[in-house]
Amino acid sequence: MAYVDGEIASQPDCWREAADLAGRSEGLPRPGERVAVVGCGTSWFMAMAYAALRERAGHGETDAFQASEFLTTRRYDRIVAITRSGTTTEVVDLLGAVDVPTTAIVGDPSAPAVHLASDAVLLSFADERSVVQTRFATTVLALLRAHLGEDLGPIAVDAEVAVRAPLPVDLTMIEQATFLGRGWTVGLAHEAALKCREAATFWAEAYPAMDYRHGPISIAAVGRLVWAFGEVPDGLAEDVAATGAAFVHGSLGRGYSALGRWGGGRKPLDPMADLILAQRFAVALAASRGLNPDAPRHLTRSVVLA
Ligand code: F1P
Repeated sequence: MAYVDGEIASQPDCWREAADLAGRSEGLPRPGERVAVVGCGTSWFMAMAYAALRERAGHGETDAFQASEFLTTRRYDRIVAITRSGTTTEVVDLLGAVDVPTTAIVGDPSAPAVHLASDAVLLSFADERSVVQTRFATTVLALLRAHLGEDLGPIAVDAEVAVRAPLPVDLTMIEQATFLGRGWTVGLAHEAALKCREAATFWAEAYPAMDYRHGPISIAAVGRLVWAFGEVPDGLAEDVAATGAAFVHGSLGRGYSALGRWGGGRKPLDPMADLILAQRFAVALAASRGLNPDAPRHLTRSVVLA
């Protein structure tokens, strides 16, 4: 068994622990602060998701940046850096260069980012052995959602479902996947696609759902998959069906469509729990291709540039 299997399965417990920590953590953004959230790769996608959620919750303007693309011309009250390793070059460089309060959310308590940031939130319990991030990323988002006032209790229950439920697609029928999202779930869509690329070298793309019909839908075809997180724009399921591609949507009240149903009639899964299914999809793809999902090609636990 790969490390990532156990790490995926532990997400319900990690989310509960993070929710517990949310009220006791120093340095998380206060309502009204103007905030930038930065990270690389997976951590950037979690930054995107949190930025959208924080704005939606009315807590203040929140921008997400890939750490290397941070706009130094902008004025922020606080910069939040998400980094499992705490050693990623672009993140560490940024933390060392700015003169506003910074908060690092980190998996490794001994990492440089912990000492460079004004405040650090340590999620050692969610750190991982696999190079491919799963639980650290979602645990950060669980922490931040709880800090925004969301009740993580029912979301963790959805996660319990997602770690056990049958996958919504037959892997042998799928040669390509495109993940879609709206608002905060755009970041989840990017993360799901990255999991497929990293763990399984599988062709996967991601877009904001409303933008999907502006070109990317040309990729849709029989034997390909479109998987939507969260709200689905009117008519999109029908447009995808017309291409012959399979359509998966975890938030349909009637369960998954197109490639089989499960849990018919149950309430929709929270999109963060739906992401667990996509993580498992990526790991299953790796297994079907004879790959070790813990050790992606050309990737190390942290990208440290010379
Ligand atoms: C982020 C990162 C990701 C990549 C992979 C390994 O590092 O490099 O870009 O997707 O999961 O980790 P970190 O700054 O969160 O440690």
